[in-house]
Amino acid sequence: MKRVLSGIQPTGAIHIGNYLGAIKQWVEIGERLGKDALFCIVDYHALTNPDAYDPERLPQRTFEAALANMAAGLDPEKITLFVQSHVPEHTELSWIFTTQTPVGDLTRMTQYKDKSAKLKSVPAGLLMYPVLQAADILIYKADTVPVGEDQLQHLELTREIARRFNHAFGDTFPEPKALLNPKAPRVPGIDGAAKMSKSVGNTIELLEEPKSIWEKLRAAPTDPARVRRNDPGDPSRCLIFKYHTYFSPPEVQEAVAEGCRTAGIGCVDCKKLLFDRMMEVLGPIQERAAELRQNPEVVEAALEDGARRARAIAQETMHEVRVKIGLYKPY
Ligand code: AQP
Repeated sequence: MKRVLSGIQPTGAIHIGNYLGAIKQWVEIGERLGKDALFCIVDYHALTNPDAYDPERLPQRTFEAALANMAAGLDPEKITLFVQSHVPEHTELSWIFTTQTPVGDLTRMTQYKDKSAKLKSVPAGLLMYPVLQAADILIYKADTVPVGEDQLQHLELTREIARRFNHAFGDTFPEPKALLNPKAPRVPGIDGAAKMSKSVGNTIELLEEPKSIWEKLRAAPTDPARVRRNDPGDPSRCLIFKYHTYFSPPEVQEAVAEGCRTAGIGCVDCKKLLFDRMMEVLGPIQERAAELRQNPEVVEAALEDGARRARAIAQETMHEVRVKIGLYKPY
């Protein structure tokens, strides 16, 4: 692993699915790779969601995404944290890839199918989303992309885009590999049904008030077979147990699993144990977020510095691409 790129959309509050599936790994990678760990708030991607076109809310959400990531442990002194739209080369490279990518490769993307099915009018940008994502990654010649399972198909397309370009114009881009967090590749939402997702509204937010988190846990579904307190349950069918595997140490996981099977612990007590463990992780993140909120200039300066560094690499790649594809007098 030499260079890593990953991104997060400012489409709403960052949730524990984003944290466990992606951000937690970013922090660990950042410790190892330093400035070659590039993390991007992908505001142009957010615009594929019609709700994101809100000139007042978008900058606020972008700031909040940066703040949440910094609070979760991304240290901009060590790594490169920036906003996608501050590096216009992403969209420039994206256009070149768009001209080389068959429409059929894009219409078969599961995320496109799911999201477009919910819209009356589908923006072309939603179809192009994975092409822009390929440009985000390849403009830095990143070889590794830490993501949740939902992004694997897009990453495969990135590899195809890199291959196609290399074949046509000579070796230029690496074929980046996905890096999954094996413990939390797909965190389920608090509804117990879909993947936790900002747009579905089934999230536990990273910076959510503890009281509100508890209310959500209290109302969350458990094993449907446990109708009464004395009914034995099956932890493998319980959302709360799944969350325990993310937040609780092995001995607590074992104790609650055994308690569930034997009806030795009730669901409310099991949820209380989870809540305490969850807050042990989220509490310090929320404290750091509160400090950063008092000092917004720290976040702003970090993003400005990150954009400067990212842009220097992106400009170099774009120059190479312009020369290779034969644009007139590239400079
Ligand atoms: N539930 C999840 N479990 C594991 N990983 C997840 N990720 C998202 N949800 C889960 C990972 O988080 C990173 C950033 O995601 P994103 O915000 O850029 O895009 P997303 O996957 O579209 O996230 P959402 O919350 O589902 O947003 P909306 O609703 O706006 O589409 C990615 O690495 C993603 O895999």
